[in-house]
Amino acid sequence: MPDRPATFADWAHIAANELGDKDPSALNKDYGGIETRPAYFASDVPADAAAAIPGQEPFARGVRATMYANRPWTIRQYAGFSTARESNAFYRQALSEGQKGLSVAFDLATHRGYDSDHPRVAGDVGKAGVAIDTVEDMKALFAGIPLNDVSVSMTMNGAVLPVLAMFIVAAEEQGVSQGALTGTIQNDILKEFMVRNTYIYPPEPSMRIVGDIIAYTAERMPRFNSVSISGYHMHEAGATAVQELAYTLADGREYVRAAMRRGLEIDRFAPRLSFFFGIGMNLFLEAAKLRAARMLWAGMMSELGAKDSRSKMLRTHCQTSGVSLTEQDPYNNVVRTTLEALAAVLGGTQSLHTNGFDEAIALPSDDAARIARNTQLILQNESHVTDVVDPLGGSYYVEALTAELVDKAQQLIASIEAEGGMTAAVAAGSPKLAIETAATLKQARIDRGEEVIVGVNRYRSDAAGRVEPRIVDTARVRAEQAATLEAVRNQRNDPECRAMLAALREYAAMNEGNLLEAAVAAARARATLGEITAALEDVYGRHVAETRVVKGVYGDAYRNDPEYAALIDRIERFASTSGRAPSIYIAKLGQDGHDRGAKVIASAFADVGLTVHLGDLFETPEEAAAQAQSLGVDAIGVSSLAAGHATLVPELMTALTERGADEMIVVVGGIVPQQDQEALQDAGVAEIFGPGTNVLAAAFAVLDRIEGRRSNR
Ligand code: MLC
Ligand code: 5AD
Repeated sequence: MPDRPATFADWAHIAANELGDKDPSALNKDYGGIETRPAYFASDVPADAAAAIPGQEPFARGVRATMYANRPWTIRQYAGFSTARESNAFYRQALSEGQKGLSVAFDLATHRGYDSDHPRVAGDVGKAGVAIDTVEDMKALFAGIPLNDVSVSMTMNGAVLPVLAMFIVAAEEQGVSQGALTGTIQNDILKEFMVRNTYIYPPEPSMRIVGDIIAYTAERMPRFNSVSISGYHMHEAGATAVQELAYTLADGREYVRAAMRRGLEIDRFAPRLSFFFGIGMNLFLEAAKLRAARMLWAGMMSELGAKDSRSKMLRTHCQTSGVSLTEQDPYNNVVRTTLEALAAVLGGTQSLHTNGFDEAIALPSDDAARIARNTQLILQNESHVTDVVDPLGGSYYVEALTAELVDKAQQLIASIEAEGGMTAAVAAGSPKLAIETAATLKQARIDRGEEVIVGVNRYRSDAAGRVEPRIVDTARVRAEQAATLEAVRNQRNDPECRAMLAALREYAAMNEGNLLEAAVAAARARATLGEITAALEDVYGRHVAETRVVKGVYGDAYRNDPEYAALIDRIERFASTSGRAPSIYIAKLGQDGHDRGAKVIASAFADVGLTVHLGDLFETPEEAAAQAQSLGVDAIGVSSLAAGHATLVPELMTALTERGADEMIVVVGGIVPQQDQEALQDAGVAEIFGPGTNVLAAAFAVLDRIEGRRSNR
């Protein structure tokens, strides 16, 4: 043994015995721009890593000196469904069984600023989250929950003004002043334009709203986190770790700049900016990602002039990855979620959500929610991972990986700066396209079996368990919400309510005052969520995104693949016989903005030679039917991830029939529980493609249908 730290070269020499003719680099892996070697040594660890102390800048080893040894992370399960009353019962139960903080999931109607009785949202009310229309709903949501004690996160971006305003008023009427409120509002609009799509207004006024909220909370709600700068949704949309880091931190910088531009002093508000990351299956990479994020933020904030150490402290929530979970053999998801939770904890998260094992089927059932929560309780109470601060510190591999992530993310951040910052980059669409390219590439790797997913593309089992999903009766929820709305409208002082809405509109039009302050006054006067949203829409308008599709990425990954060649061939034959390529309209119905699946399918189908039309987000069934008919397509592919399909797809079928277009083939892809599948087939849906469907197989099936090779409805 040499009398010095070992190096990679020392190892390679020994490894050669086991590798035969193979070069050690054949064992390298590529994690989206990060290349790893099969072994790491002391010489790979940057010198400053050995000097790092937990609780000290730049916080690689954690934002607290004592971390979980003194206080474990917050178990904060994201939840919400149906009415406020039902969600409240669920929250109280969760808190009594060991959950520590609350996290509200709102339905898509609320996200997009529509009251539950609005005609555009018929399929979405109470489905993906809880329906909130007025302060009365908000009070019911937190009845019996002490808001000065339990911290509440609210995932709200588009309709952030009415929701935060109603929260403030509900607390006030519960006897808790706003200054005592602890919690977090997501309020991260930039990533909505990139990936999540629950924006309402165009980017510029949306950024003003973010700024108004930062200013308001800095002044009046000192314990409340004003933004949850989120990489999670980029992660779920298919971003690489480097992309997630770079775009998220660049978003953070943009919010800091926006707040500074309105004259706020950085150390006044920056300690209450918080973060949110997605955690996937690559255990060490994900842990290192959080360490890298903290280092990057500390550096960035120093550059921006922060002096207070708390301003440089990246505190974060994490959620295990939904896209990593499978519909097939769903109990495997408990194992996946446990590993992801471990990665988040080893990375030093402050707060964590663990997914239900029925993720790819429906909202978590009571059983799935309990096991998800218990996963964290077991980690905290049985695994001893909380006993020692940053147990990965000093790992040759993890320290090297952390440094590499910092380096690569810095390069990408610099390129965003060169584009003029994140608002400009988002407007130009470059981050969105880069993420979609990464997502398409990943899908191709999975379809080709290069990335193994147990129970899906390898090791499938017929004995796989079934689950009982939670089903929400949206018609009943809508009726209940409509009744409450009517009662509120009847009982309020209408002239006062109108005056408050007019004041809000005025603040927006004149670009003065604080919009949250005006929204609080309107909410107190019992203006509804839809009315507050509409008042601002009068001034700002509603944003419509441009839809673009990545080209060539999926096809490139399949060069030389015989099945792929067979498909191309078949489509060419179709084209030469029919004089045109087979065509499909990819539709997103209702307020569901999760468009990764639709984008990947559109991109891959176009690469194999189909004529693909990608519809706008948020169409009604009637609008989609009209579009598809005027384009004269052979098929419509509906992508559904938020349970709206149960109402919206039958409406689409009716609309097609009424237009005399019922020969058009309709297929559905996404998250469709077994119970809904039969109903959709009865309504005439030709094929249903669940999560994990091989895209080539889906293309073959659609072609079969178009060519009439499979029996039609
Ligand atoms: C913590 N504390 C300690 C300590 N650790 N004190 C002494 N010793 C230690 N070791 C103190 C902190 O200072 C703090 O007090 C208090 O304990 C709480 O700790 P925290 O670490 O701040 O945790 P928490 O309150 O849970 O806040 C975590 C957070 C916050 C900062 C990340 O923003 C948060 O809860 N975010 C959650 C976001 C979320 O749930 N999003 C869901 C998105 S779902 P003090 O006084 O300093 O505050 C989604 C899906 C979708 O988006 O698309 O729909
Ligand atoms: N309740 C619980 N979890 C939810 N998720 C989304 N909506 C809800 C809800 N209402 C989780 C899922 C999803 C992610 C965005 O958050 O894991 O993938």
